[in-house]
Amino acid sequence: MFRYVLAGVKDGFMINYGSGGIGSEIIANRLGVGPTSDCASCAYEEFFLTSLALNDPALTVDIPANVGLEALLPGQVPPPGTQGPKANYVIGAEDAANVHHSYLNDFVKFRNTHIGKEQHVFHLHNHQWLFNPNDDNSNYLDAQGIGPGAGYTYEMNQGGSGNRNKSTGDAIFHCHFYPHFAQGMWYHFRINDTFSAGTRLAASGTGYHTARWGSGQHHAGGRRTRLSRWRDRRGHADPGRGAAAGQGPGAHAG
Ligand SMILES: [Cu+2]
Repeated sequence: MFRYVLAGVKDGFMINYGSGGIGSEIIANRLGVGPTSDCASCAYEEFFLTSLALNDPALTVDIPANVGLEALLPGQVPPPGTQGPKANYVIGAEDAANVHHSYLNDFVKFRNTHIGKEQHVFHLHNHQWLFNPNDDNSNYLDAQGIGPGAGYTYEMNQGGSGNRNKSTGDAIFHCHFYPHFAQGMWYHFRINDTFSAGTRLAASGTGYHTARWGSGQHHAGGRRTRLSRWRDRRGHADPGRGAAAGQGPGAHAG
């Protein structure tokens, strides 16, 4: 499908190791596959540039939503049995996505380096920095043009994480060239106001592993991923839940 008029919304640009192009997210919703397969109200930006409906940006899962639909042409409908949610677990769930975590009021510096070949405009929502952090009279910024090989450090002003308004949740940052933004060049700066203990591994308080730890597995009582919580709400089996370490679908044989 992306060979046609939708090439402008493919996964074409990355931040860090991930890309969250809007095209595949919207098409998946319209075709009735993936996490928003049954979301009739998922229309525009309120779902494809947040983590609320689709989970965090740039997640890699075991079964992509387009499996069985790779050759679908514009105007065709999905064949029977190819719709609905498909993924069982996130690969690398312990550090899953294009999300940086912080707590409210944390002192935060962004290190922005450009290893690509085009010009971009780094833009962060909800927060600002000074052009020169050592000069209170310097320009107040929330966007910075950046070219190949360049690098900048943005020292969050006005109280750091959460900024003057003490806002929690996700502050999106993205390339402000909209074709780049739409082709996946965005990321979240996540501001927590409650303690997040992280993922407990089998080794946490229970001795050493007795089997290899596989993707998508969760220690009993441990914090679980958004994807597995989402699947629970919809009654899908979670391969990690209750499975002994090393026995879930994500485990490596031998
Ligand atoms: Cu750009």
